[in-house]
Amino acid sequence: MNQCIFCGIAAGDIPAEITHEDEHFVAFRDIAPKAPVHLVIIPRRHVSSLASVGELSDAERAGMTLFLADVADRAGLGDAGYRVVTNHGPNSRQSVFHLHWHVLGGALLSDSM
Ligand code: DGP
Repeated sequence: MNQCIFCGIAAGDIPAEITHEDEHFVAFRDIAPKAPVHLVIIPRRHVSSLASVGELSDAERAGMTLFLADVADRAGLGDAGYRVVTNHGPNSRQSVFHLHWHVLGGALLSDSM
């Protein structure tokens, strides 16, 4: 998956502002933030979207939500709250085809998703 931007970030080949990482996941700041805090969380393993989550291991699937919540807490979003979004396919306007979660916070967010 040499062409995948997020694989490049996970491998350290493409620069990104990484806020947290572990064996399975990487969190970094979105290049075009839609909120004062906008983090992107990816599995290191390339899967194209949530629709392919079955390609992840049991350990990766089990760890994903814990990692998300931990990253949000570490970013100081835990008390005030945050939104978690993932896009799949054309109607969602998914633009990077490596499963990722947007974590948005740092202000009162729009009441439209
Ligand atoms: P989505 O539309 O759900 O596929 O969101 C992809 C997000 O990825 C979008 O908010 C911008 C972000 N993004 C794209 N390329 C890069 C990059 O090279 N670096 C970083 N940090 N973020 C990127």
